[in-house]
Amino acid sequence: MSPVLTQVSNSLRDLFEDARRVAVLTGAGISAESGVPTFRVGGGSEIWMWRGRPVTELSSRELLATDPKLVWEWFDHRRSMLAEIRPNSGHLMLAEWERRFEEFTLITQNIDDLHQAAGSLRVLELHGNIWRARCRRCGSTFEVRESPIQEVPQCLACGGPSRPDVVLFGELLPEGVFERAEKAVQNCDLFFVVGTSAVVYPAASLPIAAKQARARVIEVNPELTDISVFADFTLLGNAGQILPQFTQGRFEGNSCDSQRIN
Ligand code: BJW
Ligand code: ZN
Repeated sequence: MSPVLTQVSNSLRDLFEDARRVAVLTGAGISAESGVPTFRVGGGSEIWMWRGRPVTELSSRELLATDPKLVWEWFDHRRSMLAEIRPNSGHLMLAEWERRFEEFTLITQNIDDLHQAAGSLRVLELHGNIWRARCRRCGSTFEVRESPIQEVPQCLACGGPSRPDVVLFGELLPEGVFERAEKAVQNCDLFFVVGTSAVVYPAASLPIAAKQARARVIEVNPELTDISVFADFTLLGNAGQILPQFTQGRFEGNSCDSQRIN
């Protein structure tokens, strides 16, 4: 049973102000208001398609093994789109929260670099970064900002072919990053889950771990998800509108703006 609110109540603001150790997990939804498409809509019933293929196939280990050029084209398409895009008020708020709290950990599944563009200094990128490439021969990583790319970028260290430095389906997360995220989640007293459908693992296990570690879990999403049933609060709305409310002036009498779900 999780209370569903449509705006931040005074008691939630109290919880926020009293928190010392805060962790936040973000997903594609936080970038939606900047114009970045999400992967899934309608609770996962509709999935992002490009050239007739679903993202689960395009961003997969199998496609990289069989058609690495197509994988580069898919990411180059997204890089060109992202080159025009700026962070929104949701990203900016989280950058401010990093400065506000004694301990603050921002964990993102996004590869779009928009948290960094908004000023967040420490970001745990679970799924990599679209502006980096990784050598398929020696494994070294390097920045590739050019967009669109003319040809597959070559490794600066050994001249080998590269791939986008992102985590595709069926691949392991970068060494140590998930472990650092887990540690922050174990230690936080307030955990935010913002703009994720929470269907992709192991990221989706973090809200559950937070709950098990007795943190208060606050979800921010315009749709209900699997998290909503165990979150302490679900804030039903867009991240760019909801997150700034935690530090805005108190509203009068908004506590009645809630309902209960099963
Ligand atoms: C708003 C909003 C607004 C809209 N404001 N909100 C355990 C169980 C079952 C399966 C597995 C498991 N462990 C591993 C697996 C396999 C697989 C997996 O999880 N599959 C599931 C689909 C079932 N996981 C993996 O393969 C991972 N690797 C791994 O575990 O290695 C070990 C292993 C290997 C082999 C076998 C088994 C284990 C790697 C996962 C990597 C995922 N990578 C991608 C692509 C990255 C590159 C790219 O960008 O193309 O990452 S998939 C894609 O989904 C992307 C995202 O980061 C990720 C999560 O999506 P996200 O962020 O939640 O986005 P959406 O679109 O789903 O949701 C958006 C939400 O925003 C919605 O809820 C909206 O309502 C909301 N929203 N506007 C706030 N304004
Ligand atoms: Zn190399």
